[in-house]
Amino acid sequence: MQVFHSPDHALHAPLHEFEGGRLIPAYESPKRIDAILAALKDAGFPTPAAPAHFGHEPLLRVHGAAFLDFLKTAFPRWRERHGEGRPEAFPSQFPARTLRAMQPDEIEALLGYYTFDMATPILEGTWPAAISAANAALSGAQALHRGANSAFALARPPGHHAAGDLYGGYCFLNNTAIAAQWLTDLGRRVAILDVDCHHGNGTQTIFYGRGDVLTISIHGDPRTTYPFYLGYADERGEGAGDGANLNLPLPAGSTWDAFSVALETAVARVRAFGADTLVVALGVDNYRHDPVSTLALDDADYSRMGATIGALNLPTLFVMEGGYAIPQVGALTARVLSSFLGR
Ligand code: SP5
Ligand code: ZN
Repeated sequence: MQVFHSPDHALHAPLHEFEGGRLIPAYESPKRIDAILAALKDAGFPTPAAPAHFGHEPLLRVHGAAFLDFLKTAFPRWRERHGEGRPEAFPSQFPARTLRAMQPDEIEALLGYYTFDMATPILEGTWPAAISAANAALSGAQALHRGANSAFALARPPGHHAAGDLYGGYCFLNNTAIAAQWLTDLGRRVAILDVDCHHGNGTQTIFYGRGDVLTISIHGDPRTTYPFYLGYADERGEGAGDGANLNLPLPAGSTWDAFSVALETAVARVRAFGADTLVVALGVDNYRHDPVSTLALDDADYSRMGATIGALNLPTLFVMEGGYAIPQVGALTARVLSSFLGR
């Protein structure tokens, strides 16, 4: 299995997120990737390759031009507004219900226009880091297209909460969706399986009106789990996409008993869709000791997960999403990938 990874991810190193009325240390940190790299090495995976550069076109297939321009310019505009010594740009206002969705000139308000939470600061290095993650996902897609049976994009920052012109949930560019679209544009029939603890709201939204890409997400019930405002079982797609989105929310505290049933349902749907390519949004934050988890998978369950996905016998691209239990994220990720390979 080829692994793609860029050290540029570390250019995005958030200090804080907002929780419980105050700034707390960021859960989403470069340490996550260091831990996964070490575990992959221990497990005998090949040294990661540097991603190729794909330019802006593949990003524009999924994201709006104005949104990309915003992401690129947000931090310089923030610094112009607030000066040095404010390393993290957070919004202070949102165009919520009854207000107009405007894009004002004021950066504080513009941040609130483009995001949906206060957990996702934009820093000086956020844009190049996000680009490197998208390029890692695209490099994995390219490996599949060149005939590889599987690839792993060790992408960071993650992507599945980002929609066409929306960032949040630690995500800026939807790496998984960008790779899936790139493969679709080459004529492949792609299914996306998102196993992160949190609903892949961005991915769902990007493909919601389309029937050519199947989107499936297994996640903590949004009644009690972030992102709360999307991810319910009655969201099935619309128009041409009617029936091409499947949400499998699980009650808080669910273990492998419930997760495995959802995973078998997902796998059956991938088969029924006639997918020839699988893109897995691989979050390992459904672990019982993960600090942001509402699910309760155990170590050995990640091996079962990998084997179940491997039984589909499809060319498969894994794209890293969440996973915040730093001491364990590496081993959990290696378990999924190793058992997928039948090791
Ligand atoms: C990519 C991804 O996994 N994004 C997840 C974003 C979740 N952000 C909010 C987490 C809130 C956690 N609150 C937990 C409190 C108990 N420690
Ligand atoms: Zn997550």
